This record gives sequence, structure tokens and C-alpha cells, in this order.
Amino acid sequence: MSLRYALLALLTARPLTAYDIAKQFGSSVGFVWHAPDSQIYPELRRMEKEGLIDAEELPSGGRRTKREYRIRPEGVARFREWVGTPLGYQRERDVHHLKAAYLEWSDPEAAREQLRRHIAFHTEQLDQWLELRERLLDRTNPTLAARLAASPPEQHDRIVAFKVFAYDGLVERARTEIEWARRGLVLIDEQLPPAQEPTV
Ligand code: VNL
Repeated sequence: MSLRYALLALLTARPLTAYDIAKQFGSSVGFVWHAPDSQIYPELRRMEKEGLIDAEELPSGGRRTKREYRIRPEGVARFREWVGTPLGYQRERDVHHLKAAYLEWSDPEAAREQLRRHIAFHTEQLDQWLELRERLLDRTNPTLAARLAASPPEQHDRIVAFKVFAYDGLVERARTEIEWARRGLVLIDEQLPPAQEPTV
């Protein structure tokens, strides 16, 4: 269900063809709400049927006609309502933390390797969030640039500030994961299994 709000969010920036929606999704809202193209296209059709968005056939040179999607006032109202309504929370379900609780069962080197992978993954994530954050701050992200072009200048700072706020949270989360895994590496060294008594 969140996918439809991510799509409505994208379409509040400007009307887009289905193809451009899929493309721009991946370089904007898709970073915080990942969805494959195979989910995006059918969801657009459902949103159209439900009157949240309109599709306009665009004249095109080729055989396939292009359809441009535009958010309808009903879609804007639904989006606004969703943004203003508290979400529920899920109980914890994290396999990395589950496994961390039992690392005394692992060979120390295998445990280290897993924590190193955790660090590598979240270091890549961190770099990605920092880069995206910069492209929001300098306002060169194409979705944001289009959104700003269509909105009054006195709104620009707050539009940017909340996008940056979202990525600030992701930056902090990635840093926390990296520090946690580093502490795990230290812990493994401190808690090496006792050496076996030599058998005579
Ligand atoms: C937008 C642009 C949103 C870039 C993003 O992530 C982003 C936007 C939530 O203008 O909607 O990375």
C-alpha cells in the first residue's frame, strides 16, 4: 500500500509517462521505498481506475502510444491525508541482530567475516545517502529540480529541508550499523573461545 503513496509523492512533482515514472522512481523516492518496475506499472493502473491519477495519451512517432500520468485533486487529497496520519509500527524482526545474539556458536573468523560484510554494506549505503543528500542540498536531483520549478520560491527551502531530513536519518542509521559491527569485531577478539586442553 505504501507504493501508491510513493508514486503519488513522485507525481506531486510533475506529470510523467509510465516509463519516466519507473525511471525517476529509482532515482528519488525509490531509494527510501524500493519497488521493482513489475509492481509500479500495475499499481499505476489501479490508481488510475480508482480516480487518483489521470492518464493522457500523448501523440508519439512510434507505434506504441505514450501515456502521461498526472495526479488528480483526489490523489492530492489522499496523499495529504496519508502524510498527516500516524503510521503503525512493526515488532522487531531483524535477522542480523538475531544472529548476533548467538555468535558464540560461530567460528570466530566466520563471525568476523560476517561483521566485515555488514560494515562494507552499510559503508556503501552511507556513501549513497551522503551523495543523494548533497544532490538535494545543491538542488540538482532531477525530481527535486522539477518539483521546485513547479512551486513558489518561498516554498523551496522547506521542500528541500524535509527531503534532506529523510536522508539525514538514513545517514545516521548507516553510521550506527557500522559502529555496532565494529564493536562486534572487538567483542569477538575479547571473547575468543577458551583454548582446548591439550590431550596427552
Ligand atoms: C525527491 C527527490 C525525493 C529526490 C527523494 O527521496 C529524492 C522528491 C525521497 O523531490 O520527491 O531522493
